[in-house]
Amino acid sequence: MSNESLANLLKEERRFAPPAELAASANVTADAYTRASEDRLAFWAEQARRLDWAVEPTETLDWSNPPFAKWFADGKLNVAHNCVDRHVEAGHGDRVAIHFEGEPGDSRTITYAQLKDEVSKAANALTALGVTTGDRVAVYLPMIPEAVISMLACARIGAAHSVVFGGFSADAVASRIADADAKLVITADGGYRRGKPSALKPAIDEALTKVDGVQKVLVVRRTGQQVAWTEGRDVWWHEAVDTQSPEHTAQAHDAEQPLFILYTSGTTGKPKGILHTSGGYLTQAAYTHHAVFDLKPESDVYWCTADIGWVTGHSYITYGPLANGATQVIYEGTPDTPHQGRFWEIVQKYKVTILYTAPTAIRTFMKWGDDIPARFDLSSLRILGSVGEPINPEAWIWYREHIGAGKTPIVDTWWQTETGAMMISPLPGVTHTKPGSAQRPLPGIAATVVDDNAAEVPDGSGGYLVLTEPWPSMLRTVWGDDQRYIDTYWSRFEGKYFAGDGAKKDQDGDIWLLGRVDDVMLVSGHNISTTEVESALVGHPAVAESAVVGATDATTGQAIVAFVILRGTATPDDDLVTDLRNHVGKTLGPIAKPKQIKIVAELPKTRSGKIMRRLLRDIAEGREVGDTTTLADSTVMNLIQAQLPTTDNKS
Ligand code: 6R9
Repeated sequence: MSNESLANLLKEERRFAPPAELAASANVTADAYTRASEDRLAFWAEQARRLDWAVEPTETLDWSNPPFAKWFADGKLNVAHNCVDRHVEAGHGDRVAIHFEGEPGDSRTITYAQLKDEVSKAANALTALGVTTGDRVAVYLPMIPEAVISMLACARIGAAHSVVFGGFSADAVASRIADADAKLVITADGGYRRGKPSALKPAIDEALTKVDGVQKVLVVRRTGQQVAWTEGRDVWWHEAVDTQSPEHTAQAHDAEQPLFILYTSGTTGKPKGILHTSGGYLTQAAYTHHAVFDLKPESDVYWCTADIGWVTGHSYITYGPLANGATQVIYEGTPDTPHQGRFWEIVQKYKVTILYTAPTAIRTFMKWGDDIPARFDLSSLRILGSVGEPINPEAWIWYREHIGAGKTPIVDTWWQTETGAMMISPLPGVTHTKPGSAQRPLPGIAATVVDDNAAEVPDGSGGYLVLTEPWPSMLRTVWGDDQRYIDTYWSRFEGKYFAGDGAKKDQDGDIWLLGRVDDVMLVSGHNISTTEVESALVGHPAVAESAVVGATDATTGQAIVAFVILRGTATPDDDLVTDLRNHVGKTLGPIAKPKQIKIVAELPKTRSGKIMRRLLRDIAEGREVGDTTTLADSTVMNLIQAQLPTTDNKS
């Protein structure tokens, strides 16, 4: 048995220097790394000064009771004031905050001055409905401006929000409402998805038959569809909010005031509510958005395609961009409604300069074909971002070539719900990027890769990704369960935060993420990452997307089973399957050759686009498929099973 923690199989030699013009005027230059490493806490104290504090903090970090951190603990601020009012006060009230694009093609433009009025009215309405500082509010909305307004209204009055993906089942919503003990729910009649109205309120109505404690349900009218109505409990947004005064004095709250709870997806069992607080979270969300996207608020048009129910929507739609006074696009719907060029049409219409999306979307665009983005003017784009999963080198190259005209830097940003904000990422004006690598911890962040014994691995080796110093936007605990916080994140390696991801350091010390360690395959004594095999498959011209799992095997312990989605032009036959196996063998070595390759049309994904390999393992091992409640589309598993069995491929 080999004692490697994780094999390092994939080699990647391509490098891309930052465009000279961008490097010359970048918000953040290489000296940020030096300053942060000389005095990390002074660096973060300096970043906190990007915000308006009602009471300036004198203390940066209190780490006297690890792993329970306090950042800027004696400071006071109002998060909503920082995201809205201060920009109006600085004379930017007429700047567009949100270009909203509805799926049916309706649009709304909201300036910072208008956003201030809307957030103030919503804050007044929440107060009138009995919500006070320290309460929890559940938010279950489509991607409409009211989602952002609701979050900011909660922040303004010091109530914590708990946003749940629109489309999660009534049971999933109920368990989250119960765990957070929410007093009020904000929802809508429905939202537009895939060309038609999709109801939301019925799930809340059903959820509330299962949990107590919710006193009011505030309902946005978006689609106009019929809704059931509970008198005394349900209140229309247009009646409760629109009638309020646009004046609201924002009180200052403690830096450690809870800002939100967000439940992590993926695994089964009791939902895990990740708690984030105010001052440290906003500092890092704002700093990273400024540094990694090089945001120039006067001229950039920023678009993050995430859903507000995902942490990416929290930190890089609501809090980071608005704290920085950005102009951004919010799109309600799916990328293929009414046609597969919808994203590119939006980029062209609003002249988007910074685009932040997920590898799953990029691989879908690859599958649809190069000719689709080619029909639109994408020349406004200057920076492209990726988040959510490892981006395979070929998908990275496709993104750069076909969306970024072969010029734009790509920032591959690694972070988690738990980290609150970006942790490992290139800086677009500094880093010589490598396709598929998130590269270096951002200034002020300490991350490395360790082996089973918590020893740092040498360059060129793989292991476990850990964070070795506290950071401002770190989770403070698991809501209501401090022990679970300690057990899940701080117990595997003494004094270090264990992220649950496998990673390697290459010869230059750059970090490559290799997928969740729960998904790592053990083949004939070698730990092989799902990411490397998937990247090798996506490196074949016929493949758009793939997911690999380890299935129990009598001879090798586990055998690699690959599920593959082909590009539009490829034909599925036995020759192709043989070719794919040989291609993986050639790229990574014979040990990584999949034993079976199954050609499928879809893969099971969460609402944030992550592949749920656990469900594919069930299929590969011939078990009944497990819990599918967090799947974006519950019909996918039936579709995959109907397409199988595929013949076993022999070597
Ligand atoms: C922001 C977000 C966190 C997990 C994380 C990792 C994966 C996210 C990644 C990435 C490789 C990246 N992940 N970004 N893996 N490269 N750039 O996704 O939060 O939904 O909590 O997921 O996502 O496995 O541990 P969350």
